[in-house]
Amino acid sequence: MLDQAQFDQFHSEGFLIARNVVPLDVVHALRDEIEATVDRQARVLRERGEITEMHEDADFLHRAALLHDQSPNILDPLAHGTHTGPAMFNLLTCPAVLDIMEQLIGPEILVSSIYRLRPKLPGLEEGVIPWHQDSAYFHSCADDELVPTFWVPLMNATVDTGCMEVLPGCHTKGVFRHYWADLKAPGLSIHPDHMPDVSPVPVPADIGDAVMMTNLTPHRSTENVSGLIRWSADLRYSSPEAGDYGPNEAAFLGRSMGRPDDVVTDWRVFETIRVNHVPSIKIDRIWLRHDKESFQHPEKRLDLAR
Ligand SMILES: O=C(O)CCC(=O)C(=O)O
Repeated sequence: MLDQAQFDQFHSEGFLIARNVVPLDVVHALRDEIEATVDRQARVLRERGEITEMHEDADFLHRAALLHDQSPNILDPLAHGTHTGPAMFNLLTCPAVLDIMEQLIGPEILVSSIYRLRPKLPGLEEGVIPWHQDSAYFHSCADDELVPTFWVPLMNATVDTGCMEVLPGCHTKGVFRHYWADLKAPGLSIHPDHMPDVSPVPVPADIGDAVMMTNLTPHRSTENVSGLIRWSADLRYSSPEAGDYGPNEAAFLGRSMGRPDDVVTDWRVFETIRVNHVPSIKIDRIWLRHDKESFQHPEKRLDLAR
């Protein structure tokens, strides 16, 4: 649970590093599940002739990078919210996390459709995420709602590993203009002419901690220069009033006083809901591509800096 000072900081600054809030056994179970998934995929890729060296002795912070050097397909089963194992479910529905969410959004808690595992590989440009607000990716129905992000490091995420950075106090000004920057991995970036003039704050966090942000908090993550894989999971939660802001994937009820029978308590049900989901509405935001957008200060464009 958050104490009053943490609750106030989250609301006034738009972010909080919540220390020791995620049970370590929940984090370690997810690390084990990821390692097993990587190992399974490595065997598939070896069969296909894409991988020759299995690096079986390499640990969680190195192996996927060594395998990725041979085949980028090593990460496919973990990408874009496709991973649906029991340990992933147990983190998403962890009572300690839901207790914090209940403080922020009330007793009816939807586990957001948009959750991600992020293996940020050392030195890989695709892992660098530009300044954005999560709402820029959402359907606008949630613009006036709080959709907290709960960013969970699966190792000690230091500045060197490319931890998160936030712009404090900028979450009360609505959704800034974004554009599709010309990056290695397609990503939305706050338009440089609309970037708040506020100093960034790096938010390193250790295993067991969580970095909490609002859906309007500008944030980014920087280059991983550490030689280790920076593993993290970003989870989101909302009250049902926020609507279907992430319609391409399935949300589910994680806690409810009003509809207790609809709460998902079995990871297999979670997996079935995710796999069978059919997108229903289109995101109603249209952000321009870098080559269609106009810039008063083109020198600040990310894509020109590359
Ligand atoms: O983990 C990262 O590097 C970026 C995460 C992010 O941008 C997010 O959770 O919205």
